[in-house]
Amino acid sequence: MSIDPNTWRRLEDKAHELRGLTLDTVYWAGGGHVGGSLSAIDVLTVLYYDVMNFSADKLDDPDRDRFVLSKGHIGVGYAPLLADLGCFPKDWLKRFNKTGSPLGIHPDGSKVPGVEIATGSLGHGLSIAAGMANASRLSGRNFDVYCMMGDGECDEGSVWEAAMAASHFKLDRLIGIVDRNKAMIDGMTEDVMSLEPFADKWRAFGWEVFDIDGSSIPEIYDAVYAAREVKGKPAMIIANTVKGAGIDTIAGDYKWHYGSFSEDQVKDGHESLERYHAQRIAKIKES
Ligand SMILES: Cc1ncc(C[n+]2csc(CCOP(=O)(O)OP(=O)(O)O)c2C)c(N)n1
Repeated sequence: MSIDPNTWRRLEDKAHELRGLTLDTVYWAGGGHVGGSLSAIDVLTVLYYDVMNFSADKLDDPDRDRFVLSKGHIGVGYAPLLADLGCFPKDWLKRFNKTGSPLGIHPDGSKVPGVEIATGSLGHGLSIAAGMANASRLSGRNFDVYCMMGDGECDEGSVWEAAMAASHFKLDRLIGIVDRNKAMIDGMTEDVMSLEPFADKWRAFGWEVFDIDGSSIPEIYDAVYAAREVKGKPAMIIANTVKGAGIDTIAGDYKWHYGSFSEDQVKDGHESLERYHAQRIAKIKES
């Protein structure tokens, strides 16, 4: 399956809009996990705006595809998407992480419509998603379950317990995504706790692996649609990305795991996002 230019353009425009809204939300909140939000937005956009059976009008639909944001600290990048999809009013974003707001730093499924499960404590999402994928099969409903993790998160031993179980139980409705931005909270992954050869590790645990450019909409699109067709084992998409992608003053710098912006920095950030978007749109025309 290959993406057509109109779909590609539609998804690029949406990802651009969501990057901008994430930057604004970080500003309104007075700070947030901007780096790992910006690296994840392309994958989130393809999933929610093309692939997944998900609708704000039918949040309790038993056949909906499930999404577990295991790297729950990027609520500031996830909430704009849920608001844009109509799960709750966009106005809520202006009170992100303020006292009394349903939107805390980490998404809470008991307070925020559209959030499948509360996350934030790293290392738990894949186990939860594996359980959901098993339920998908046992119930005969056959919905897909997506779980997005951080690469630093994969330092948690519980991730590998879940990896082993998902393979043992042949959970082919489970599609994992690691946002491989190569940076974590306090350094680069290969300096803190090396993960490479990362794809081989997942293969050794019995997963089908797609090792892709996670900032390429066409590559994400192809990988997700191919992962849905994998039979007899779970699939892992290693999405190679850049932390802080799109804002040139922060891109690739692990120190921008969390940060805050002045009004001037927000203005510069939007200008950088415009340039980034223009470069990406040019690739559609070249293709
Ligand atoms: C169990 C647990 N330990 C520590 C933290 C604090 N923490 C929040 S984000 C983060 C770094 C995660 O790095 P990575 O998974 O690479 O996230 P990304 O770079 O994609 O934002 C840490 C250690 C946490 N949320 N949960």
